[in-house]
Amino acid sequence: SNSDFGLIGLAVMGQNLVLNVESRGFQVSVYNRTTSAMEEFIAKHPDKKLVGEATLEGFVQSLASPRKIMIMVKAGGPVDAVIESLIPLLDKGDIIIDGGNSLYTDTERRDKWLGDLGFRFIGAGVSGGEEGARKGPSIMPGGPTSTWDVMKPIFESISAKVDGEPCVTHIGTGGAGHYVKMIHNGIEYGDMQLICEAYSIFKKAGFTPAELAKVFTDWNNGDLESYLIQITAKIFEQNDPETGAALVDKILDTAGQKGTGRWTLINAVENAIVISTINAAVEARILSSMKEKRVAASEFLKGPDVEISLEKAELVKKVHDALFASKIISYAQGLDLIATMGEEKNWGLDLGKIAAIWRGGCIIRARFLNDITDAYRKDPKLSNLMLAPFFTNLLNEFQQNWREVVSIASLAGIPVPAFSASLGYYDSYRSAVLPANLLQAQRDFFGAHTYERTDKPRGEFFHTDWPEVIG
Ligand code: NBP
Repeated sequence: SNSDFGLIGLAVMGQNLVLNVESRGFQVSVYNRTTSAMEEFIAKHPDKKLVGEATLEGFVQSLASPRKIMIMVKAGGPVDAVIESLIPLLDKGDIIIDGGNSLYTDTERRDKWLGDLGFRFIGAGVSGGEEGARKGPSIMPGGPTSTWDVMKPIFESISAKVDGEPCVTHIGTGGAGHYVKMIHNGIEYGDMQLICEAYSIFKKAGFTPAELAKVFTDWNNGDLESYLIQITAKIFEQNDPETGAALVDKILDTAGQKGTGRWTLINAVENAIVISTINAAVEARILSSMKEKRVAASEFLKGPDVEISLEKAELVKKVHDALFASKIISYAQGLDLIATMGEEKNWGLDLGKIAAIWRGGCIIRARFLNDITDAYRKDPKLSNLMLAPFFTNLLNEFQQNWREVVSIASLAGIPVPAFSASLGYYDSYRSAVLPANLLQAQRDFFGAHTYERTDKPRGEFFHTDWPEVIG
């Protein structure tokens, strides 16, 4: 019984995490429900300090005390099933880490369940897909500080590093880690959709795949530098071996989703926080999946017959600004939601640190996360990212081109739901006056909901006897 770490669930993520942990000098025991997957994995890595166990009893016994067991199985019922079968085999003080994409409310339930039984539990979001898991992911662990202290050395050694700083931090208690991972995924949806909208405009303007590859390569050498921009450039360079054409043009335009984006939207509505950019991104995936309906409608519903006449270099600059501005809005919204939930739950979140651990290992890693970290380090109480001077200046600089891009797209009939939702948020947020005075009048008219007045103190409510409407 001397393995430093145990992992249950040898699918893509589990296998890569095990190799990562082992490569940092730890001995790792592994178990998988279907034994053949464990045997194949062990046989593939004869030179590694791995202990393969066919039974859960053997697996538990192979671990040094206090046991540190990471569960990396499909989110939902499977996680509970694994925990239930572990409980009779563990000693008090043993640590279970759920590293999958669990819903944070499940994590809160399991935290209490296991805590009551005398075990220790960490719900950790692990980002970065297969490559992140193998080379160093961004890790978002939540749970008691005392348990984090025990896990810290292993987590820090396996995580990605940026400027020597590990991309892991104790996010907060309870479900905080999985919650932040969920919003991270929502933000990822937003980033991806914004890039797709830029692509859509360029495509309409006649850019070839080679030109697109150049645009994204150039962007990746500038202030938009990020993993997603980088892989987008690579995608445009990829040819289909069968036809020789650009592979991207051969890929069907229907996107899938696994649920974290939807969970993010539900949580935002519950908290009355606007995340319109992420919302638009999730809905864009839904619309994309309605391929047959779209094809049928395209015969009947007319759009404009307008070409994009702008010179290409000028268009690239304008779309850059629209994309960057929209990205700022998306992060402003996502972080606003995180801050709101953090306060509601008393998680003690540090937004600057959260942005800092997203700089490496994960899909949304990007140069501009440094600027977000700086903004929160300068002002931990920042009410909205847009109001950090660095971002205020950028938005002021970009807003004209951003508007032009939304207009160009609209006039050409190109859907840009995330660009325009972001702009709508920006214009609403910066409006000292909104037309909700009329809305309140309507509410008072039909439902006697009352209203406050511009010329009276807040908190005084008025009602008008509106004329009767016949018919
Ligand atoms: P999957 O989500 O595909 O899960 C497969 C694993 O779950 C297998 O080891 C399977 O065992 C095990 N499992 C299932 Br299904 N039901 C089980 C049960 N009732 N009891 C015990 N084991 C059970 O694996 P994955 O793609 O590696 O993802 C693992 C977690 O990491 C998920 O929560 C996922 O959302 C998250 N995640 C994935 C990625 C990614 O890029 N794939 C990135 C970030 C996070 P079996 O071999 O016996 O069927």
